[in-house]
Amino acid sequence: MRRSSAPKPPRTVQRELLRAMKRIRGVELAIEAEYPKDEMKTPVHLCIGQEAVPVGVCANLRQDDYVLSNHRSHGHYLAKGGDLKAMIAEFYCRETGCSRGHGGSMHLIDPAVGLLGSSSIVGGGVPLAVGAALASQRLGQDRVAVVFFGDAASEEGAFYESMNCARLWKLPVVFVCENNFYSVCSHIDARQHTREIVLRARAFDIPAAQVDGTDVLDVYRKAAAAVAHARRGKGPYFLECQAYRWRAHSGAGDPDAERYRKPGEAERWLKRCPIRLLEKRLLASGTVRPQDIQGMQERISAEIREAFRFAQAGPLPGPEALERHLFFSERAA
Ligand SMILES: Cc1ncc(C[n+]2csc(CCOP(=O)(O)OP(=O)(O)O)c2C)c(N)n1
Repeated sequence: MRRSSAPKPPRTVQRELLRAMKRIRGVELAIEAEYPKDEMKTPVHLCIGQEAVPVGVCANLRQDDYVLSNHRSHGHYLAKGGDLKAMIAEFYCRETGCSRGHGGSMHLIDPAVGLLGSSSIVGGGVPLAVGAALASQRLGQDRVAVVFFGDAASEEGAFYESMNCARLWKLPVVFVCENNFYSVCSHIDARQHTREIVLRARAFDIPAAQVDGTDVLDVYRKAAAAVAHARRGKGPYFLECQAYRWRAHSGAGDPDAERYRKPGEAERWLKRCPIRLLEKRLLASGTVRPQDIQGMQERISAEIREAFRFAQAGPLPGPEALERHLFFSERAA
């Protein structure tokens, strides 16, 4: 995998990348700690270990750019600027949740920041992103659509149809495959001849790069090139970001780790913590001091505590909300 030769982002951006990754990690750890109480009535798919991907990509996006996401959506939502309080409230099924308590963690949405939605259908967001990019192109706008999906989604027919349309019509879409090598508990080696998902995009003549998904600076620089390409009207771009999910496919903790992971595999990836990696670099270059990191962590923890308090205090939707948003009404539109 070749590193990007583009210059490093300015120091302020580097600090912000660290803060954004720490914030996502903090939120995921808090969800994990609270989850066993069974008050959050939603499945959760934690993205611990993969934080560098949403953070490095979204740091290159404007608020009005579109993002589509999948079931492992918390990092995408937060990195695109989604409201933290509304996200946690959604997990507690509250009216104050970002989907009014109807969706749960796999159906997060915040149109105000271009987050068009996450979907539990594997590969489901890919054609939606192509549709959003088509709208942008037809309206003469320069908005870019980014879709995050896993390696398993690259095995869906809709993925190939979407890449074909995107290339044929030169649509401003960036496909971001988070290759964590697993589909639930099935390793990519058991499912595909090659681990190199990037090759599939090249078959459509879509420019594509492999990215170290544990190195946020690599993600940032390659995503910058991808987004600029799409925004300049040059068509789609594909990024295969390799990273590892530290936890179980779903839920909190990792009770199934021993049964399907290869011996020593998880330990090797744990050494490549994206947050620790950047933190070490920023300390070594004097971009942050230990006390800055401590202050950053304290502010994040306070924000997370406040978000959980807000979520737990919110009202549950009443019975009258049962059919709300299910049927289209001309009058309501
Ligand atoms: C169309 C479809 N097929 C199967 C499933 C069941 N399912 C849920 S998540 C998942 C694996 C997803 O793996 P991947 O896309 O690589 O993302 P990851 O969980 O690794 O982040 C599967 C098969 C589904 N939700 N939708």
